[in-house]
Amino acid sequence: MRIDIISVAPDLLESPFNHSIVKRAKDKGLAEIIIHDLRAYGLGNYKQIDDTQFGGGAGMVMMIEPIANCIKKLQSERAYEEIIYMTPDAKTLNQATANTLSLKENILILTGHYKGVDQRIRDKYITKEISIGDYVLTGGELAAAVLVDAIVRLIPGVIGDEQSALTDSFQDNLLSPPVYTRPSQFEGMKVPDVLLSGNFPKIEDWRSDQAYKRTEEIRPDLLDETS
Ligand code: 6GU
Repeated sequence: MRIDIISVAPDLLESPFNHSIVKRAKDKGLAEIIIHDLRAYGLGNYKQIDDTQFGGGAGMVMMIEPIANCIKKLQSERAYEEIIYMTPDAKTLNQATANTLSLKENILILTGHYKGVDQRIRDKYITKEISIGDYVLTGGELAAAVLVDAIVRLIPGVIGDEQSALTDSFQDNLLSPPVYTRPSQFEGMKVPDVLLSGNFPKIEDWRSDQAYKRTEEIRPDLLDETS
């Protein structure tokens, strides 16, 4: 899978993709992540990429031409199945979206800054808009890093133990059950007997039950979601 990211702060994206699972995916040739500096497409001597908004009001808006030129150049080199705009005024990322995106060959991610991008970019080029939660970040880079991490770990072959990604929290819209490791007793706190019983069907039942209880208590909204 190839992921292109358009950013005005490419430095912010260096570190997250050079660690752990995402790095392993790149080293194995399962994911290629390429960052494009929007400033290179800026207008004039000052490489301008933003301007004041029509109608007045505080805050700068990312201009249409630099982004359109960058997207057009990338599209001339390959076809993108999705062009995603990271923005707080969008539907929130969930595991179902990450699953779907992990099956694509080429995706392009646009990260916003300032007041956001000229609406015409969204109307003409963007096929999907994603927020990572109900709070505002300085820019879309950290949100894009979150999205890419969530996607890349799902690409088949990236995580050694295939089971591991499939049994994550949220894969079935439930939170994960509690987990324990040695020692079986610590300062009077015991690991639940069932986990030491060796009775695997019973252990599975216990885990499902715990996952459901946790979800009901902490995130009851997940139990109402259909996707
Ligand atoms: Cl995608 N961008 C920004 N700037 N803030 C956010 C976000 C995205 N998702 C949540 N907050």
